[in-house]
Amino acid sequence: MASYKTLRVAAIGYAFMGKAHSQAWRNVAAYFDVPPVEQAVLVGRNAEHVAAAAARFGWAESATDWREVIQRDDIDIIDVCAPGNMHAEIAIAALEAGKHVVVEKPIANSVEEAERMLAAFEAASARGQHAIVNFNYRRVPAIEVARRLVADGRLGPLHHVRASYLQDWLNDPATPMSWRLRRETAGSGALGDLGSHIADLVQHVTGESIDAVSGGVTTFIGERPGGDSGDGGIKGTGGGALEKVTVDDAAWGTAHLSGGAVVQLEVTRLALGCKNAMTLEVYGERGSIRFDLENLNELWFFDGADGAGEQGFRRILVTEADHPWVGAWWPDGHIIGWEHTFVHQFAEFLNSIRDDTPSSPSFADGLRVQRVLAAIEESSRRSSQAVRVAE
Ligand code: SOE
Repeated sequence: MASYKTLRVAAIGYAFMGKAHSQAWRNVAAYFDVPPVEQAVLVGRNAEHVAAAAARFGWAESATDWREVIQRDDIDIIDVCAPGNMHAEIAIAALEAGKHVVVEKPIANSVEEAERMLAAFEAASARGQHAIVNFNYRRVPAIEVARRLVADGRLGPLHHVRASYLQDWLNDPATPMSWRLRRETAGSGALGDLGSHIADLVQHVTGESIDAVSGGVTTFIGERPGGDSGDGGIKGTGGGALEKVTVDDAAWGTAHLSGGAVVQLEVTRLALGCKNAMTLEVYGERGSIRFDLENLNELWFFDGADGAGEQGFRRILVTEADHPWVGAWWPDGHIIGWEHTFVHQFAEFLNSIRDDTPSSPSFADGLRVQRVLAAIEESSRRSSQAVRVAE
């Protein structure tokens, strides 16, 4: 393969997502044939903490001023792992400064921000820059196998799609406030955090778009102790005075795909016992698939073409070298985990930069998802009336 210049990355944010992205930048060139990549700078607000995180997660330097970092000539990629309210400002500035950009999902906190980001990307794309939104579950090998089965017509015309993402880390009323529970920083709650993943996956796996949705959002626990956690808002000590929660705890929707299938969507962070339970089911005229993130190395496939006496869902263990991305890891039969999806995502991104081919998930995909989320909120305000997803 022709040599390609080393791509130097600066990541902004070093909490949960910064940590997840760091391990991916650290491993991607070791396991995949991609352009050389260097973890150049890790950026955060607290100089001492970000320096410690940089040393631990393999970054050459740390810094506290992202504006200064995006102007540096020796940085090629800006990776935005900061809370949602900072995505638009940083991503647009980085694109204007000539950088390739990765943005953690959801793309932004509002449709208006996502539209501005897409406009900035379109201008940058004409200059040869690339950008993605990190919907990392597209890069679960079993999800890619599912997408290919649908694309190859093995399911036939689709009738039903059911997608849910259930977690329980907010079930305890004593779990403290964090940026994820404030509208001004997170944009929404489970809707944006988890709903963005499944809205993207439904559209990605089926190759169709969500056209209209009727849905709702609700908040079960309206106040929580202040005293934010330091770990991406997931764990913490809290203990401060009660503060109002300004985002949803759960959201749902019934939608239509462009091809006519009916879609059920459900997300919550208060389903006790569900740790990272994202499921996707697709039922077609000729076949069906089921996936569960808590068993991410498996895909269940029902092939209507099987003989009548032999039909049944069969478990495909997506652990073989022939499966997407899997061959880069361990010998056949050895499982992979959640963190690998980030490595796969960055491998795809780096190669799209090298080959100058379209990068995905694109900012247009991110905007499309944002419009689905906005339609669910709008429907919720209108007593669950159906709302068309804007084009
Ligand atoms: C928290 O709900 C969270 O970490 C999400 O923010 C991630 O996107 C998801 O992958 C796991 O759950």
